[in-house]
Amino acid sequence: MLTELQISKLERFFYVLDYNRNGIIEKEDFIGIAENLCILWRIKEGEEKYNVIKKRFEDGWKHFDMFVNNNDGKANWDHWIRFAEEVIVKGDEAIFNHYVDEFVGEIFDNFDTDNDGYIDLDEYIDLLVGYRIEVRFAAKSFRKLDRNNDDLISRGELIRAVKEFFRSNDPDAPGNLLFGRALLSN
Ligand SMILES: [Ca+2]
Ligand SMILES: [Ca+2]
Ligand SMILES: [Ca+2]
Repeated sequence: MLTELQISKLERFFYVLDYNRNGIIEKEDFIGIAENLCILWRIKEGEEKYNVIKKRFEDGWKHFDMFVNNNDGKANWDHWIRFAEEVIVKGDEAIFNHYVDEFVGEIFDNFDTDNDGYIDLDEYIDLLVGYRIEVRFAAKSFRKLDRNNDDLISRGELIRAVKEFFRSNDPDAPGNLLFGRALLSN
């Protein structure tokens, strides 16, 4: 059984990915996030960068669809929670680690915009804005995720945070704040 805290984080993740808030995670959500980021970064349709970003999110969707849905084309909440419990929260360590690595790699590909191998506060705020997450708690979350206090989130720090986000049952685990805050209230 998943704990209340674990379920609330999985709800949060589902809500974040269901960009158009129709209760289903599908390709349109990933495209919507890509388009939102292009607006944020002032990249216009037709520019090469626009196509690169859109393609990355299309690939991100393909990975998600393959991994979570068996190429089903969409995931509703029941599907997601069942998958998350069996594979992500309680599943095989190697498969979980592989998923976390891919997920963290995608975050770096998309948001480490200055390519220095770290996510700084501005890049983290872009991530939150891109996914339409309230940025009010960004600084606080960032401080917690940056465990060695060097004002940067390293790959190692992000891997640890993602693992905690999906698996930890400790209400004080910093990784709970990966998407701004742990509990779903909006
Ligand atoms: Ca959706
Ligand atoms: Ca960076
Ligand atoms: Ca750090």
